Amino acid sequence: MRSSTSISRRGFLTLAAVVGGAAVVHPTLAVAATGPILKPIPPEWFVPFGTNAEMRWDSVDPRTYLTAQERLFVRNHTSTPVIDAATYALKVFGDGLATARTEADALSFTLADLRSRCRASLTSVHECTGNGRRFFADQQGTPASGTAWSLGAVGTVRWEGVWLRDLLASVGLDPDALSIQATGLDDPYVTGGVDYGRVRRPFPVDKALDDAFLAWGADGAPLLPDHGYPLRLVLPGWVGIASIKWLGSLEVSTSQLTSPWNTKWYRMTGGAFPVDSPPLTVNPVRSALELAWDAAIPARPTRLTGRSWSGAAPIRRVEVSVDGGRSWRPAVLDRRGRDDQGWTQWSYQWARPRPGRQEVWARATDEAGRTQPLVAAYNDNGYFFDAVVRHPVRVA
Ligand SMILES: Nc1nc2c(c(=O)[nH]1)N[C@H]1C(S)=C(S)[C@@H](COP(=O)(O)O)O[C@H]1N2
Ligand SMILES: [Mo]
Repeated sequence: MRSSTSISRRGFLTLAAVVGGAAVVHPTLAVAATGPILKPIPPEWFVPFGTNAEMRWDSVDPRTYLTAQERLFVRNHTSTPVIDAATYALKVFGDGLATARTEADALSFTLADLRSRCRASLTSVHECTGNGRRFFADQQGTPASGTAWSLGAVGTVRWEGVWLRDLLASVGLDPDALSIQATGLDDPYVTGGVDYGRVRRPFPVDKALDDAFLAWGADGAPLLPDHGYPLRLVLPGWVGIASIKWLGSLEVSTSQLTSPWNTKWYRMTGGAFPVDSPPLTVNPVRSALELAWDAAIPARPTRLTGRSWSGAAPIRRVEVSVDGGRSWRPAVLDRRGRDDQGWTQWSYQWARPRPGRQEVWARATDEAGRTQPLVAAYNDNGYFFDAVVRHPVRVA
């Protein structure tokens, strides 16, 4: 771990130099800094996908519970903007407030305003809706469109900031307030010749009053630019798109707000889904092994490690099958996300790995009673691949 810590520090300092316009810049970082992602994404930690980057599960240290920002996957619709925290202000307005009912009258909160409030922290799983998408093709033979993530579009982050409910209480919420639109400051999203405007998505006031969080940092450091600096929204347990980065404004409304990110995308379409499926909210149950694809495993007793998580509740049980699902044995839950909304680390002692190509299957159940199925429900955009992933290994 010591070496990776020093890599992280170096990456962080050099990034600060890039943002500050300093003359001395590491050449690979100078290239990265002109692209859609600003932080270093070394191949031993990440799989690049254009504007996005996936965390490699075989780079995850089983001794480390939290995902450092330097290691966290990146999902950008366009590219990471560099925002000046000194002039930044969050705008809050809408007819669901007692005052500031129009955008022209918006209340403005600088980072200093927010930091002077009651500070809090939140540990939660952060995951893209399309995590695991490639398995619609590779495991089920029905490819879905979108970034071909394996299972690494996920992390568990300790966010620092303020609860949105505290901010809303101080600005005076109309009892009829229903919906809040969060809008990012990144460039408008243009695809297929259509300009859909800034990345934005509405969420219910109920979620805002429950556990919605405004994060300015993680693990004692400011957010990295790629993860929303200087401020992002975090909706724990919900689809990643709900956690708007580079948060520019919150519009609080007494009517139901919409955006293409809850009407056109991030809803189930195609497959067996009805045409009017609701916008996706709570993430499903998923599991991953901390192992490379086709990893070499010795033909002697071997301890495998992995993690499971659910958007709805803590993980109650994890079972592993090494015989194609004929029999399942319990994994040992080593560290559960209990008082927080993080993932659960588990391990499995494989007593007699037989030489040859084998598969390791892990299946989790959460305390809401949801168990991973063997087949995920197909949909056009490949959301919510929650089926048991058949992880191939080579025993020798
Ligand atoms: N402003 C803005 N917010 C955004 C996005 C974006 O492109 N722009 N991507 C969303 C999606 S789809 C996901 S999965 C998460 C990814 O957050 P991360 O890059 O910090 O891991 O941010 C969400 N918030
Ligand atoms: Mo996402």
